[in-house]
Amino acid sequence: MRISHSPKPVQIVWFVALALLLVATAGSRVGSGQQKVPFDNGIPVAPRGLAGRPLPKMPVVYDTGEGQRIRVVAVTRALEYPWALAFLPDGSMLVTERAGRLRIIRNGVLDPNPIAGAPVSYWALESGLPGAVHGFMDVALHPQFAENHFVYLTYTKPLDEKRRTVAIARGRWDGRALTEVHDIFVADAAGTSRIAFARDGTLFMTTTGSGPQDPNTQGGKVLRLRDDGSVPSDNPFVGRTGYRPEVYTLGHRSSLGLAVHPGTGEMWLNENGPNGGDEINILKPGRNYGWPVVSYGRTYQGPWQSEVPGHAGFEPPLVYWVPAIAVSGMAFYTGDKLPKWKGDVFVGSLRTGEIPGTGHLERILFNEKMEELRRESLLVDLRQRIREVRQGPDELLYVLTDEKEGAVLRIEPAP
Ligand SMILES: [Ca+2]
Repeated sequence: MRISHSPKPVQIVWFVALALLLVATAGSRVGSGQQKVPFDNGIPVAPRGLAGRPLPKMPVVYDTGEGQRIRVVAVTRALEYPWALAFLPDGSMLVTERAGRLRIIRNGVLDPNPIAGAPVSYWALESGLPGAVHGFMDVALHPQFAENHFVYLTYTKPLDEKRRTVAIARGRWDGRALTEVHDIFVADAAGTSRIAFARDGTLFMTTTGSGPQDPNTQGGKVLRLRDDGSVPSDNPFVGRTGYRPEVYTLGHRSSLGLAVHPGTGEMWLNENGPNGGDEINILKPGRNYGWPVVSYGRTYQGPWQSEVPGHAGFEPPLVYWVPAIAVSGMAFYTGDKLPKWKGDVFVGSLRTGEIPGTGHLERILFNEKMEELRRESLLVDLRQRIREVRQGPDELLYVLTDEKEGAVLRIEPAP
Protein backbone atom coordinates (compact mmCIF):
# COMPACT_ATOMS: atom_id res chain seq x y z
CA MET A 1 0.00 0.00 0.00
CA ARG A 2 1.44 3.32 -1.15
CA ILE A 3 1.48 6.18 1.37
CA SER A 4 1.00 9.54 -0.21
CA HIS A 5 3.09 12.45 1.15
CA SER A 6 1.34 15.10 -0.87
CA PRO A 7 -1.00 17.26 1.29
CA LYS A 8 -4.71 16.76 1.10
CA PRO A 9 -6.89 19.78 -0.02
CA VAL A 10 -8.14 20.35 3.55
CA GLN A 11 -4.53 20.59 4.77
CA ILE A 12 -3.73 23.19 2.09
CA VAL A 13 -6.69 25.32 3.19
CA TRP A 14 -5.50 25.22 6.83
CA PHE A 15 -1.93 26.06 5.83
CA VAL A 16 -3.01 29.06 3.71
CA ALA A 17 -5.30 30.30 6.48
CA LEU A 18 -2.50 30.07 9.05
CA ALA A 19 -0.07 31.89 6.72
CA LEU A 20 -2.59 34.68 6.12
CA LEU A 21 -3.15 35.05 9.86
CA LEU A 22 0.60 35.31 10.49
CA VAL A 23 0.98 37.97 7.76
CA ALA A 24 -2.02 39.91 9.07
CA THR A 25 -0.74 39.99 12.63
CA ALA A 26 2.91 40.71 11.84
CA GLY A 27 2.44 44.51 11.62
CA SER A 28 -0.05 45.01 14.42
CA ARG A 29 -0.55 42.49 17.17
CA VAL A 30 -4.18 41.59 17.34
CA GLY A 31 -5.44 41.96 20.87
CA SER A 32 -2.71 44.32 22.07
CA GLY A 33 -4.66 47.36 20.86
CA GLN A 34 -1.45 48.84 19.52
CA GLN A 35 -0.86 50.41 16.17
CA LYS A 36 2.42 51.57 14.77
CA VAL A 37 2.06 54.89 12.98
CA PRO A 38 4.77 56.81 11.14
CA PHE A 39 6.42 59.63 13.09
CA ASP A 40 8.12 62.79 11.90
CA ASN A 41 10.28 64.61 14.43
CA GLY A 42 8.56 62.87 17.34
CA ILE A 43 5.04 63.73 16.15
CA PRO A 44 2.75 61.20 14.46
CA VAL A 45 2.29 62.05 10.79
CA ALA A 46 -1.31 63.21 10.53
CA PRO A 47 -3.58 61.51 8.00
CA ARG A 48 -4.73 63.85 5.21
CA GLY A 49 -7.89 61.99 4.27
CA LEU A 50 -10.34 64.77 5.12
CA ALA A 51 -8.11 67.82 4.70
CA GLY A 52 -8.11 70.42 1.96
CA ARG A 53 -11.78 70.22 1.00
CA PRO A 54 -13.12 73.30 -0.79
CA LEU A 55 -15.98 75.21 0.80
CA PRO A 56 -19.43 74.27 -0.48
CA LYS A 57 -21.67 76.69 -2.33
CA MET A 58 -22.78 79.42 0.07
CA PRO A 59 -24.93 80.42 1.83
CA VAL A 60 -25.47 77.33 3.96
CA VAL A 61 -28.25 77.14 6.53
CA TYR A 62 -27.91 75.22 9.80
CA ASP A 63 -30.12 74.32 12.71
CA THR A 64 -28.14 74.55 15.94
CA GLY A 65 -28.51 73.29 19.49
CA GLU A 66 -30.11 76.29 21.17
CA GLY A 67 -32.62 76.66 18.34
CA GLN A 68 -30.57 79.46 16.80
CA ARG A 69 -31.02 78.94 13.06
CA ILE A 70 -28.07 80.39 11.17
CA ARG A 71 -27.03 81.15 7.64
CA VAL A 72 -23.35 81.16 6.73
CA VAL A 73 -22.24 83.49 3.97
CA ALA A 74 -18.80 83.72 2.34
CA VAL A 75 -17.72 87.38 2.32
CA THR A 76 -14.62 86.45 0.33
CA ARG A 77 -12.81 83.22 -0.54
CA ALA A 78 -9.76 84.88 -2.06
CA LEU A 79 -7.47 85.04 0.98
CA GLU A 80 -4.46 82.80 1.48
CA TYR A 81 -4.25 81.42 5.01
CA PRO A 82 -5.82 84.43 6.74
CA TRP A 83 -4.85 84.70 10.41
CA ALA A 84 -6.62 87.56 12.15
CA LEU A 85 -9.36 90.10 11.62
CA ALA A 86 -10.00 93.59 13.01
CA PHE A 87 -12.92 95.87 12.18
CA LEU A 88 -12.34 99.53 11.37
CA PRO A 89 -14.96 101.97 12.69
CA ASP A 90 -16.60 102.17 9.22
CA GLY A 91 -17.09 98.38 9.17
CA SER A 92 -14.19 97.65 6.83
CA MET A 93 -12.13 94.62 7.80
CA LEU A 94 -8.38 94.44 8.15
CA VAL A 95 -7.20 90.85 7.65
CA THR A 96 -3.69 89.48 8.05
CA GLU A 97 -2.39 86.66 5.88
CA ARG A 98 0.31 84.42 7.29
CA ALA A 99 2.61 85.04 4.31
CA GLY A 100 3.02 88.61 5.52
CA ARG A 101 0.26 90.59 3.89
CA LEU A 102 -2.29 92.95 5.40
CA ARG A 103 -5.51 93.06 3.38
CA ILE A 104 -8.65 95.18 3.52
CA ILE A 105 -12.27 94.32 2.75
CA ARG A 106 -14.45 97.38 2.11
CA ASN A 107 -18.22 96.99 1.78
CA GLY A 108 -17.74 93.25 1.43
CA VAL A 109 -15.18 93.57 -1.39
CA LEU A 110 -11.58 92.45 -0.97
CA ASP A 111 -9.05 94.97 -2.28
CA PRO A 112 -6.81 92.92 -4.62
CA ASN A 113 -3.73 94.85 -3.46
CA PRO A 114 -2.19 94.28 -0.02
CA ILE A 115 -1.94 97.35 2.20
CA ALA A 116 1.33 99.21 1.71
CA GLY A 117 3.68 100.08 4.55
CA ALA A 118 3.46 96.81 6.51
CA PRO A 119 6.72 95.37 7.91
CA VAL A 120 8.78 92.60 6.30
CA SER A 121 8.23 89.20 7.93
CA TYR A 122 9.45 85.62 7.72
CA TRP A 123 7.26 82.57 7.22
CA ALA A 124 7.83 78.90 6.41
CA LEU A 125 5.94 75.69 5.61
CA GLU A 126 2.26 75.16 5.02
CA SER A 127 -0.01 76.22 7.86
CA GLY A 128 -0.91 73.20 9.98
CA LEU A 129 2.29 71.28 9.35
CA PRO A 130 4.73 70.73 12.23
CA GLY A 131 7.29 73.52 12.28
CA ALA A 132 5.13 75.99 10.34
CA VAL A 133 6.11 79.61 10.99
CA HIS A 134 3.59 82.39 10.46
CA GLY A 135 4.62 85.74 9.05
CA PHE A 136 1.81 88.11 9.99
CA MET A 137 -0.33 87.02 12.90
CA ASP A 138 -2.63 89.21 14.93
CA VAL A 139 -3.95 92.67 14.13
CA ALA A 140 -5.56 95.03 16.65
CA LEU A 141 -6.69 98.64 16.76
CA HIS A 142 -5.74 101.05 19.53
CA PRO A 143 -8.68 101.68 21.91
CA GLN A 144 -8.54 105.35 20.84
CA PHE A 145 -8.16 104.48 17.16
CA ALA A 146 -10.69 107.16 16.17
CA GLU A 147 -8.22 109.81 17.40
CA ASN A 148 -4.76 108.30 16.79
CA HIS A 149 -5.40 105.75 13.95
CA PHE A 150 -2.90 103.29 15.46
CA VAL A 151 -2.89 99.72 14.07
CA TYR A 152 -0.88 96.97 15.81
CA LEU A 153 0.48 93.84 14.13
CA THR A 154 2.29 90.84 15.58
CA TYR A 155 4.62 89.16 13.16
CA THR A 156 7.68 86.93 12.82
CA LYS A 157 10.61 89.31 12.47
CA PRO A 158 13.79 88.05 10.79
CA LEU A 159 16.82 89.06 12.85
CA ASP A 160 19.45 87.68 10.48
CA GLU A 161 19.88 84.70 8.11
CA LYS A 162 19.00 82.14 10.79
CA ARG A 163 17.38 83.83 13.75
CA ARG A 164 13.88 85.23 14.08
CA THR A 165 11.59 86.42 16.81
CA VAL A 166 8.12 87.82 17.41
CA ALA A 167 7.60 91.56 17.29
CA ILE A 168 4.76 94.04 17.58
CA ALA A 169 4.74 96.72 14.89
CA ARG A 170 2.62 99.83 15.15
CA GLY A 171 1.61 102.06 12.27
CA ARG A 172 -0.83 104.83 11.55
CA TRP A 173 -3.73 104.08 9.21
CA ASP A 174 -4.25 106.91 6.73
CA GLY A 175 -7.26 105.32 5.06
CA ARG A 176 -5.20 103.56 2.37
CA ALA A 177 -1.84 102.56 3.83
CA LEU A 178 0.12 102.21 7.06
CA THR A 179 2.53 105.06 7.76
CA GLU A 180 5.14 105.65 10.47
CA VAL A 181 5.45 101.88 10.93
CA HIS A 182 7.98 100.76 13.52
CA ASP A 183 8.43 97.98 16.08
CA ILE A 184 7.26 99.00 19.52
CA PHE A 185 8.30 95.65 21.03
CA VAL A 186 10.70 92.93 19.88
CA ALA A 187 10.44 89.78 22.00
CA ASP A 188 13.16 87.21 22.62
CA ALA A 189 10.77 84.34 21.84
CA ALA A 190 9.93 82.98 18.40
CA GLY A 191 6.54 81.39 17.77
CA THR A 192 2.92 82.43 17.55
CA SER A 193 1.34 85.42 19.22
CA ARG A 194 -2.00 87.10 19.85
CA ILE A 195 -2.50 90.60 21.17
CA ALA A 196 -5.45 92.34 22.79
CA PHE A 197 -6.03 95.61 24.58
CA ALA A 198 -7.34 95.37 28.12
CA ARG A 199 -9.89 97.78 29.52
CA ASP A 200 -7.17 99.83 31.21
CA GLY A 201 -5.53 100.44 27.83
CA THR A 202 -2.60 98.06 28.34
CA LEU A 203 -1.66 95.65 25.58
CA PHE A 204 -1.55 91.91 26.31
CA MET A 205 0.70 89.75 24.15
CA THR A 206 0.93 85.95 24.19
CA THR A 207 4.22 84.22 23.47
CA THR A 208 5.30 80.65 22.82
CA GLY A 209 8.80 79.25 23.00
CA SER A 210 11.11 77.91 25.64
CA GLY A 211 11.12 78.49 29.38
CA PRO A 212 7.42 78.86 30.20
CA GLN A 213 8.23 78.24 33.89
CA ASP A 214 11.24 80.58 33.91
CA PRO A 215 10.12 84.08 34.93
CA ASN A 216 13.33 85.49 33.49
CA THR A 217 12.43 84.68 29.87
CA GLN A 218 9.64 85.86 27.58
CA GLY A 219 8.73 82.42 26.15
CA GLY A 220 5.45 80.72 27.11
CA LYS A 221 4.11 83.82 28.84
CA VAL A 222 1.55 86.52 28.59
CA LEU A 223 3.26 89.91 28.52
CA ARG A 224 1.59 93.17 29.51
CA LEU A 225 2.79 96.34 27.80
CA ARG A 226 1.85 99.97 27.44
CA ASP A 227 0.51 101.06 24.05
CA ASP A 228 4.04 102.19 23.11
CA GLY A 229 5.62 98.83 24.06
CA SER A 230 7.10 99.98 27.36
CA VAL A 231 6.49 98.17 30.66
CA PRO A 232 3.67 99.38 32.92
CA SER A 233 4.93 100.15 36.44
CA ASP A 234 2.09 98.13 38.02
CA ASN A 235 3.03 94.82 36.33
CA PRO A 236 3.19 91.99 38.90
CA PHE A 237 6.95 91.35 38.75
CA VAL A 238 8.31 94.87 38.32
CA GLY A 239 11.40 95.33 40.46
CA ARG A 240 11.74 91.65 41.40
CA THR A 241 15.17 90.12 40.78
CA GLY A 242 15.14 87.22 38.32
CA TYR A 243 11.81 88.25 36.77
CA ARG A 244 11.22 89.99 33.48
CA PRO A 245 9.10 93.04 34.28
CA GLU A 246 6.87 92.64 31.19
CA VAL A 247 5.69 89.16 32.34
CA TYR A 248 2.05 89.10 33.44
CA THR A 249 1.42 85.32 33.64
CA LEU A 250 3.59 82.19 33.29
CA GLY A 251 3.25 78.58 32.23
CA HIS A 252 1.52 78.81 28.85
CA ARG A 253 2.17 76.61 25.85
CA SER A 254 0.76 78.10 22.64
CA SER A 255 -1.91 80.75 23.14
CA LEU A 256 -3.90 81.63 20.04
CA GLY A 257 -6.91 83.37 21.55
CA LEU A 258 -7.34 86.47 23.73
CA ALA A 259 -10.61 88.20 24.54
CA VAL A 260 -11.81 90.62 27.21
CA HIS A 261 -14.84 89.38 29.10
CA PRO A 262 -17.57 91.92 28.40
CA GLY A 263 -18.90 91.87 31.98
CA THR A 264 -15.90 91.48 34.26
CA GLY A 265 -13.24 93.06 32.03
CA GLU A 266 -10.95 90.10 32.75
CA MET A 267 -8.65 88.89 30.00
CA TRP A 268 -9.49 85.39 28.82
CA LEU A 269 -6.95 83.31 26.96
CA ASN A 270 -7.04 80.02 25.12
CA GLU A 271 -3.99 77.87 24.64
CA ASN A 272 -3.10 74.63 22.91
CA GLY A 273 -2.00 71.52 24.74
CA PRO A 274 -0.21 68.85 22.73
CA ASN A 275 -2.57 65.87 22.11
CA GLY A 276 -5.27 67.20 24.42
CA GLY A 277 -5.11 69.66 27.25
CA ASP A 278 -6.26 72.69 25.26
CA GLU A 279 -7.48 75.24 27.76
CA ILE A 280 -9.36 78.45 28.37
CA ASN A 281 -7.79 80.39 31.24
CA ILE A 282 -8.74 83.62 33.00
CA LEU A 283 -5.58 85.66 33.41
CA LYS A 284 -4.71 86.92 36.88
CA PRO A 285 -1.56 88.96 37.49
CA GLY A 286 1.52 86.95 38.40
CA ARG A 287 -0.17 83.55 38.28
CA ASN A 288 1.31 80.37 36.85
CA TYR A 289 -0.87 78.28 34.52
CA GLY A 290 1.26 75.17 34.73
CA TRP A 291 2.74 74.27 31.35
CA PRO A 292 4.71 71.98 30.97
CA VAL A 293 4.62 70.74 34.58
CA VAL A 294 0.90 70.04 34.64
CA SER A 295 -1.58 69.44 31.85
CA TYR A 296 -4.72 67.42 31.18
CA GLY A 297 -3.28 66.45 27.80
CA ARG A 298 -1.26 63.63 26.36
CA THR A 299 2.06 64.03 24.63
CA TYR A 300 2.02 63.43 20.90
CA GLN A 301 3.59 59.99 21.50
CA GLY A 302 0.71 58.90 23.74
CA PRO A 303 1.59 59.12 27.47
CA TRP A 304 -0.03 61.73 29.71
CA GLN A 305 1.91 65.00 29.80
CA SER A 306 1.84 64.89 33.62
CA GLU A 307 2.14 61.66 35.57
CA VAL A 308 -1.08 62.48 37.41
CA PRO A 309 -2.94 64.83 35.07
CA GLY A 310 -4.23 67.79 36.99
CA HIS A 311 -3.40 71.34 37.93
CA ALA A 312 -2.46 70.99 41.60
CA GLY A 313 -0.33 73.94 42.68
CA PHE A 314 -1.13 75.96 39.56
CA GLU A 315 -4.02 77.98 38.15
CA PRO A 316 -6.53 75.46 36.81
CA PRO A 317 -8.15 76.03 33.41
CA LEU A 318 -11.75 77.18 33.19
CA VAL A 319 -12.40 74.87 30.22
CA TYR A 320 -10.26 72.10 28.82
CA TRP A 321 -10.41 69.78 25.84
CA VAL A 322 -9.28 66.15 25.63
CA PRO A 323 -8.63 65.30 22.84
CA ALA A 324 -7.35 68.58 21.46
CA ILE A 325 -9.44 70.74 19.14
CA ALA A 326 -6.39 72.94 18.34
CA VAL A 327 -7.92 76.15 19.70
CA SER A 328 -7.41 79.37 17.79
CA GLY A 329 -9.24 82.67 18.08
CA MET A 330 -11.83 83.50 20.72
CA ALA A 331 -14.70 85.94 21.05
CA PHE A 332 -17.58 86.68 23.38
CA TYR A 333 -20.84 87.20 21.56
CA THR A 334 -22.64 90.22 23.00
CA GLY A 335 -25.01 91.15 20.16
CA ASP A 336 -28.76 90.86 19.68
CA LYS A 337 -28.82 89.51 16.11
CA LEU A 338 -28.16 85.94 17.28
CA PRO A 339 -30.14 86.20 20.53
CA LYS A 340 -29.85 82.58 21.62
CA TRP A 341 -26.08 82.89 21.63
CA LYS A 342 -25.84 86.12 23.62
CA GLY A 343 -23.11 85.83 26.27
CA ASP A 344 -21.60 82.67 24.80
CA VAL A 345 -17.92 82.16 24.07
CA PHE A 346 -16.83 81.11 20.59
CA VAL A 347 -13.51 79.37 19.97
CA GLY A 348 -12.02 78.42 16.62
CA SER A 349 -10.79 74.85 16.14
CA LEU A 350 -8.08 74.00 13.63
CA ARG A 351 -8.55 70.25 13.93
CA THR A 352 -10.13 67.77 16.31
CA GLY A 353 -8.35 64.77 17.82
CA GLU A 354 -5.25 65.25 15.62
CA ILE A 355 -7.23 64.55 12.44
CA PRO A 356 -6.81 67.22 9.74
CA GLY A 357 -10.03 68.33 8.05
CA THR A 358 -11.98 68.37 11.31
CA GLY A 359 -11.71 72.05 12.25
CA HIS A 360 -14.88 73.80 13.35
CA LEU A 361 -16.31 76.52 15.56
CA GLU A 362 -16.97 75.74 19.19
CA ARG A 363 -19.65 77.46 21.28
CA ILE A 364 -19.58 77.35 25.07
CA LEU A 365 -22.35 78.49 27.38
CA PHE A 366 -21.50 79.43 30.97
CA ASN A 367 -23.65 80.14 33.99
CA GLU A 368 -23.36 83.36 36.02
CA LYS A 369 -20.45 81.88 37.97
CA MET A 370 -18.51 81.14 34.78
CA GLU A 371 -19.14 77.44 35.12
CA GLU A 372 -19.56 75.59 31.85
CA LEU A 373 -23.05 74.31 31.10
CA ARG A 374 -23.04 73.41 27.41
CA ARG A 375 -20.60 73.00 24.54
CA GLU A 376 -21.49 72.73 20.85
CA SER A 377 -19.49 72.08 17.68
CA LEU A 378 -20.59 74.23 14.74
CA LEU A 379 -19.72 74.29 11.01
CA VAL A 380 -18.25 70.78 11.37
CA ASP A 381 -19.23 69.64 7.87
CA LEU A 382 -17.35 72.53 6.23
CA ARG A 383 -14.11 70.74 7.19
CA GLN A 384 -12.16 73.99 7.48
CA ARG A 385 -9.45 75.06 9.89
CA ILE A 386 -11.06 77.93 11.83
CA ARG A 387 -8.29 80.35 12.76
CA GLU A 388 -10.22 83.36 13.98
CA VAL A 389 -13.62 84.40 15.29
CA ARG A 390 -14.79 87.96 15.90
CA GLN A 391 -18.00 89.82 16.46
CA GLY A 392 -18.57 92.53 13.86
CA PRO A 393 -19.99 96.01 14.49
CA ASP A 394 -23.14 94.64 12.80
CA GLU A 395 -23.46 92.17 15.73
CA LEU A 396 -22.85 89.19 13.46
CA LEU A 397 -20.07 86.64 13.90
CA TYR A 398 -17.16 86.42 11.48
CA VAL A 399 -14.71 83.55 11.16
CA LEU A 400 -11.55 83.07 9.10
CA THR A 401 -10.65 79.75 7.54
CA ASP A 402 -6.93 78.95 7.72
CA GLU A 403 -6.81 77.39 4.28
CA LYS A 404 -4.94 77.93 1.02
CA GLU A 405 -8.23 79.21 -0.37
CA GLY A 406 -9.06 81.02 2.84
CA ALA A 407 -12.39 82.68 3.46
CA VAL A 408 -14.09 85.22 5.63
CA LEU A 409 -17.39 83.66 6.66
CA ARG A 410 -20.26 85.62 8.17
CA ILE A 411 -22.74 83.90 10.49
CA GLU A 412 -26.11 85.61 10.45
CA PRO A 413 -29.61 84.62 11.53
CA ALA A 414 -31.39 82.47 8.94
CA PRO A 415 -34.58 84.09 7.69
CA1 LIG B 1 -2.61 75.00 32.26
